Amino acid sequence: MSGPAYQPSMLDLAAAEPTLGPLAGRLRRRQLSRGAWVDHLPGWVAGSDAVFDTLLHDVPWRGERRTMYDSEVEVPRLLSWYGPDRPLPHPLLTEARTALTRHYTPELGEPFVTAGMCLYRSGRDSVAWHGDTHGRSAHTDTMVAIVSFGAPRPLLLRPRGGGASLRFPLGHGDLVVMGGSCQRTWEHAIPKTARPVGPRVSVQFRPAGVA
Ligand SMILES: O=C(O)CCC(=O)C(=O)O
Repeated sequence: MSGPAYQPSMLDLAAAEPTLGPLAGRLRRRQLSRGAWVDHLPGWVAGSDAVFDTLLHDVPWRGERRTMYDSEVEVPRLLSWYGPDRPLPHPLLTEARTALTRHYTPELGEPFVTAGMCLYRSGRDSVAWHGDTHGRSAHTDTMVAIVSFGAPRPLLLRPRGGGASLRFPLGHGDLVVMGGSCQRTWEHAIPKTARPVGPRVSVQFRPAGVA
């Protein structure tokens, strides 16, 4: 695709090669209710501009339509799915998946395997409140690790069934990991915004059988 307009950050241009920082001792965990938690690490990836550029231009983005009540509506973001055997579009993402697996396996008991990707072209793109409850995450604790590239957008979380929402700002190169019962007992969303924001790509790493 011809990519949406994106201005590389001056700070990031200084870092020639994209690199990952350490996870141990840097992640901050927030315990939520009912056995859910969120780990957050701003700036995990340094030099993210090259990765973002590859994601915008080399990923085969596609639009989807979904049935809502009686009509078909366009999903307000573009999507791409990398299953276990499909090489990821940038080596930094392969490194990120390996680092996440190494760090979380003692707690998760299995590797991160798949990568779902979303492209939010502007503030009009969004994802509505939901939990990732297709597959094993409907009944089992698991983890979903998200690395964010491009324009900052907030990830909101709220308890399923009602309650105040929490806001995790996700900027260029930031990591957030939702764990424990989070997909079953909490919901998350990326709301639309009227502010003029550039494109954002979210890369979500999940274990096999979680979607
Ligand atoms: O954009 C994000 O980081 C969240 C994406 C998401 O919730 C999903 O695709 O299920």
